[in-house]
Formats: sequence, structure tokens, C-alpha cells
Amino acid sequence: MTILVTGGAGFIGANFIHDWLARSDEAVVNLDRMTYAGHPGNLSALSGDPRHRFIKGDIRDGEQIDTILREHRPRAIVHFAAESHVDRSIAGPEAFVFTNVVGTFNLLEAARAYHGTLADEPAAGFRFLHVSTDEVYGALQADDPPFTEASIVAPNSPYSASKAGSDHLVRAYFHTYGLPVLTSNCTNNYGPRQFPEKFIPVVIERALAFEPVPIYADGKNVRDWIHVADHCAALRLILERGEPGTVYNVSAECERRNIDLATAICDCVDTLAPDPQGRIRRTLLTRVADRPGHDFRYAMSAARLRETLGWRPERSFADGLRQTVAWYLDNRQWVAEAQARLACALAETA
Ligand code: NAD
Ligand code: TDX
Repeated sequence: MTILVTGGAGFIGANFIHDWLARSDEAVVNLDRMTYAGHPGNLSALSGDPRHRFIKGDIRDGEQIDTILREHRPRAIVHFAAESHVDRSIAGPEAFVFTNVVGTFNLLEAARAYHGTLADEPAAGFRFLHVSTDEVYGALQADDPPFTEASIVAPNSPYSASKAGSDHLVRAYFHTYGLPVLTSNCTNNYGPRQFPEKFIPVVIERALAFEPVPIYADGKNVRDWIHVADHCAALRLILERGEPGTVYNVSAECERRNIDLATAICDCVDTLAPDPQGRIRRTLLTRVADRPGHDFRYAMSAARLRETLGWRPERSFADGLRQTVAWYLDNRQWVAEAQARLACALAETA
């Protein structure tokens, strides 16, 4: 048996594939365009593993997806591929619409045609898992209760609007065509292999280099954090035991203010990589201009996932953060390659 993963050279997709192959002999076909965010080093440990087949391709190309489904006949699709960085969506929204909305539409269309070709039993077992985000629900104020699956969808950035658009298409393919879809909406992930444009790796890298650590506005914005391995475990469970047509929110219910998180990371870098001159990294935190339309707070309840599928996160935030900082300190070549890819992408958009 085989599953098709899209976006498996990126942060969460690569962690998912590594976890999957560590737990199962089932093969993975990995379709990834290798944008700046797709990192070759995320897959290098799998070279020579016959269970992993990498295909450089684009979800904006519907015919290519048709061919892959015909040739590899997966029992499931796990869809990660996306443009994922909010700041880039503000600077240039178009790519987000084409990959996140049109790309997901292409994948759904191809899956619908493919599902129709399956005989009764394999067709019943087929699953399309769409990996999405808490940002589709918009922003909370300090005293609001956390988002649930019943919260109103109210995206505020081009990124979250494009993800909400894709979520709506996925829902429509269940109700209209009976495609057995599942949607997961997860909070902010952190962990190994996260691209160094996202907040936690930005803080680690700037702190390590004794450069100013950029904190948008007053740093009081709140994010709800989950270790990527806990997210991947939730996705495996949803894929195997989730009810088609259902949305599952994934959250470790771990809210932190950006300023507090950045301070904790600086202290952790001080511990793991002490400065011979005794400089203290938290002094590097520097207030910079705010992100336009910056969502104030995300927080999400995982009650449905807990109560219906028995999922629990396994890692404490303190342990997960320390292990993440250690991973960045131990993987300097990976970081250098990611920064080179980022510099190329920034030069192209300048
Ligand atoms: P990422 O940017 O690290 O990786 C995205 C991957 O998709 C890259 O490998 C890239 O090459 C690939 N890709 C981009 N456009 C493509 C295209 N047109 N065709 C094929 N491949 C393409 O993203 P991530 O942080 O790993 O996020 C993965 C998914 O999880 C996204 O759908 C994102 O919306 C969702 N998500 C992310 C978070 C988070 O905190 N990072 C939280 C919740 C949900
Ligand atoms: O340099 C920075 N300084 C800063 O203060 C950066 C890059 C971010 N921030 C703030 C903005 C946010 O409040 O930190 C917070 C986290 O920012 P990001 O890492 O850009 O994440 P966010 O915008 O919350 O979106 C992330 O979580 C949900 C992912 O990038 C999305 O793909 C996911 O869907």
C-alpha cells in the first residue's frame, strides 16, 4: 500500500514522512515543487530507502496529479503543500491563491476522478486529509474562549484567506461528491526543520549571532504552540480513525506571548551556547514595526480530537523548545542551506 504526501520536503510534511516511515512499512510518494521552503536536507536521510519516492512536481498542474494517482494508486492523500508564510502573503498574495486555493482544487478534482475508478472496497477505505491552520478562524481578544470547530471562519491575512478557501473546497467535495475528506486545523508548530523565516528559528538564529531579535510591535500577541511531532501523531490518528467529512482542531493548548517566548529562547541559547564574553541574549530583543493586520491572539480547544479519538500531546513545551534549540545548534549546514534558499527567494521578489 502507498500514501501520497504533498509538500513533503517542507517543515511539517518532512517530519510527517520521517515519523511515518519510522512506524510503518507503507510506502510514501512525496510530491513537492521544491520552492524556497522545500529543503533537500529534509529528505537526505531517506535517499536509498525504497519506501520513499520523491517526485518534483506542482499541485498547480492537474494533469501531473492525475498521472501520479493513476501510476501509484495511493490509499490516501495527505495534503501539506502550500505557501505558508504570513508575511510573504502580505508582500505578494498571488502565489498563495494559486498554490493554496487552485492547487488544492486540482488535487480534489484529481482525487475525485481517481476515487471514482476504485472498486467498492478500496474506494470506501480511501481518505483525503487536508492539513490546515487555526488562522482560518481569525483573531481572538484576551478574554475570548478558544476557537472550536464551530467557530466562525473569519481569516484576516491573504495566507489565512487562501487556506480558508481551500478548507471550503474540501468541505464542498465531501457534501457534493461524497469524497471521503478529513480536515485538520492546527495551531503554530515548532520543532526541527522549520524554515528560518518563522518566528522561533528567527529568534534562535539572531540570538546565536548576537543580532537584534525582531519583535513585532509590543510583543504581546499570543500564539498557541504545538511540537511538530505531536501534530504528526494527531494527523496519523485522524487519517486512520477520523470520520470522513469532519473537521478536527489540533492544539496542545499552550499559549505564549511572543515577547515571553523570545525571552525564553534567548535564555535557552545562553544555556546551550554560552557566550565567552558573558553577553546576555535577551537584551537583543528589539521592537520593530508591526505586521499589517497582525492577528492578536490564537488559541484553540482540542476537545473533539481528545474526546473522539483519544489524542493527547506528549511533549511539554519547555522540553520541546530546549530540544528544538539544540537541533538548530547541531545542524548548522541545514541552517546555512536554508538561509541561502531564503536569500535567493528574497532576491527574486525584490
Ligand atoms: P513549509 O512552507 O515549510 O512547506 C511547504 C512545502 O510545500 C514546501 O516543501 C514547498 O516546496 C511545497 N510546495 C509549495 N508550493 C507547492 C506547489 N505548488 N506544489 C507542490 N509543492 C509545493 O510549510 P509547513 O510549515 O510545513 O506547512 C505545511 C502545511 O501545514 C501547510 O498547508 C500549512 O498551511 C499547514 N500548517 C502549518 C502550520 C505551521 O505552524 N507551520 C500550522 C498549521 C497548519
Ligand atoms: O520576526 C518575527 N517577529 C515576530 O514578532 C516573526 C517572523 C514573527 N513575529 C511574530 C508574528 C506572530 O505573532 O511571531 C508570531 C509568529 O509568527 P510566524 O512564525 O510568522 O507564525 P504565524 O504568523 O503565527 O503563522 C504560523 O502559524 C500558523 C505559520 O507560519 C502558518 O503557516 C500556520 O498556519
